[in-house]
Amino acid sequence: MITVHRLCRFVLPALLLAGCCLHAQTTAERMAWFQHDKLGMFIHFGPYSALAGEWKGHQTPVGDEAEWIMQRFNIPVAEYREMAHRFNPSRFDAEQCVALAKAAGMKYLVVTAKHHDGFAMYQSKVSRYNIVDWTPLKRDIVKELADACKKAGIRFCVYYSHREDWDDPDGYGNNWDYDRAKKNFAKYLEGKSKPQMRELLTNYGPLGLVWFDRGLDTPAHAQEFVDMVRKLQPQCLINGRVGNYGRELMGDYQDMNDNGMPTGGLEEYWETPQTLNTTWGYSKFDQQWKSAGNVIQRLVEIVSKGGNYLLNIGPMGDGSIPAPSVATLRKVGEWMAKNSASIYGSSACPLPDSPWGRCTVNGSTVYLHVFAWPSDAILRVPGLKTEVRSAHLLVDPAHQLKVTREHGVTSIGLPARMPDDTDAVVVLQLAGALQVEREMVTQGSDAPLSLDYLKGATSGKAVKRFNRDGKFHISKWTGTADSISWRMLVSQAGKYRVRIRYSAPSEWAGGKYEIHVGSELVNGTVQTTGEGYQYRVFDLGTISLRAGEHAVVIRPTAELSHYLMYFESIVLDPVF
Ligand code: JFZ
Repeated sequence: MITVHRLCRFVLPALLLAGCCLHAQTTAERMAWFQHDKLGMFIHFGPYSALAGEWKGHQTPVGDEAEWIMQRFNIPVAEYREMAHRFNPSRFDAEQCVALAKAAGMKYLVVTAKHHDGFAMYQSKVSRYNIVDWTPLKRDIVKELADACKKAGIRFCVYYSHREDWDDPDGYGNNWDYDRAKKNFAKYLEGKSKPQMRELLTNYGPLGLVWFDRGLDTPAHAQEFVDMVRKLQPQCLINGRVGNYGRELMGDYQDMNDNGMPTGGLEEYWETPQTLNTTWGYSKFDQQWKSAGNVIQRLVEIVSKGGNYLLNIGPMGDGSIPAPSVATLRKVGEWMAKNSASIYGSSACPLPDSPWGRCTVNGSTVYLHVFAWPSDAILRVPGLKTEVRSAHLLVDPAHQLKVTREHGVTSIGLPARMPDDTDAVVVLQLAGALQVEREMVTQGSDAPLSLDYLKGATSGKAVKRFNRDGKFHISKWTGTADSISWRMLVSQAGKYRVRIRYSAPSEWAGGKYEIHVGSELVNGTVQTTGEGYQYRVFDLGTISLRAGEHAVVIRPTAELSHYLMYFESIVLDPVF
């Protein structure tokens, strides 16, 4: 008989628990940690680390990826397997690795569970070609890192090369041992790729995210991996390289090209994977190490544009971490120890990039990251509309800095000496949420007016996006409430030819849109530009413009069952 006592003690809490588990997390809820944490450690580690960029006297050129050595020198599977048999990184210390990540201010860690060479860095029942069954080390590196991350409060994540597998006869990429025409890629997906992914999602505890790479042959196959992750670990995030680069984003967030630094303004979650030198896997030839200062400024640049920074280390063949990597990450950690309030939980800053540095925002607090100290120790911030309540150095909150505003420029009086030679952070406490002067599109003499991705402001469902094939564009708009607008200053009155550049697959042809340029109206009908992201320019005729400021807006004129177009830009060319 269920007593009141039993009801309160057991049944209710169970129901509550079930309720919260059953409640499907929204993307925003699942992405919250990712958006807060900003900085992660990437680890490229495998048998290629022991080769260190060299095979039988042939060197991987500095600048190229040493983890691609098997493909670069078409190393036969039998020989690569033989080399992997001797792979013995006994000096690898998971706790030391995680401690280094933590010291650098990194909050998540992504390790290559299997890279393109097909070798598993964990004990896989699917293939004996793994670190436990194939090498003298007989240790499960992925397990050791998962445990160390759990202990240190670092979010554990895995990288899995779901398409490329140069060891598997049916995998993608090895056309030197195996005849491409005879490959049965689906057999590799069903026989190795998917079962190994299931092992990783089942045997290593909760994963923060799965980092797939280089896309997949079809959206349907990519969706099978998405469905598997969603089913086995609903909270686990999926990066944008699960699907084909030339198609709609299938994961939770977009990945830039390697070492890619976006020009700005992305309005969806994104991350950029970057190296500390020029290779992911260890190369004894590559000493082109980035300085700690450069790494810190890259972090700020990325966070100031709303992204995450996944910074790589490539352990050596014995498992130890290259000293330059350790030194750089330690220095990053020293800066983060004093300045992480300006990074964690912050969002992209709408203020235009300044010659002196970048800015990040958190609510009504703005962090000005000064990379170059103004010679007159006066920091000028154009475009800030919100009143500044107070200003101080992040490292010296006791000393208020003098703030003045004139002609729309806010000036902050700084100490004569720069308190940090990489990035000195000035904190502005605003009287409310940050409001910024919209950037004005201007024209040179007889020059066109370019209304592009960067200076446009989106509204409704219109979103500024990136993918490798589509580059920077605006899409996801389907109806009259979705638009892009600009402030434009015409300095030469007269006739202008209106041209629009976009991409649209055949099924989007016929979509109607309108462009208001001041009091002028231009109507357009979407034409297909071909599959994938093929951009074309379309001439929409001429309009007459008076000199002065004009508001420009483009929007669909009806509700659509698909996106209007992948928009890139409108150009107004003077016709004098
Ligand atoms: C891939 C891998 O091939 C490489 O070994 C490493 O793991 C890296 C993180 O990812 O390399 C890529 C993938 C995508 C692009 C460039 C390199 N890209 O989209 O430009």
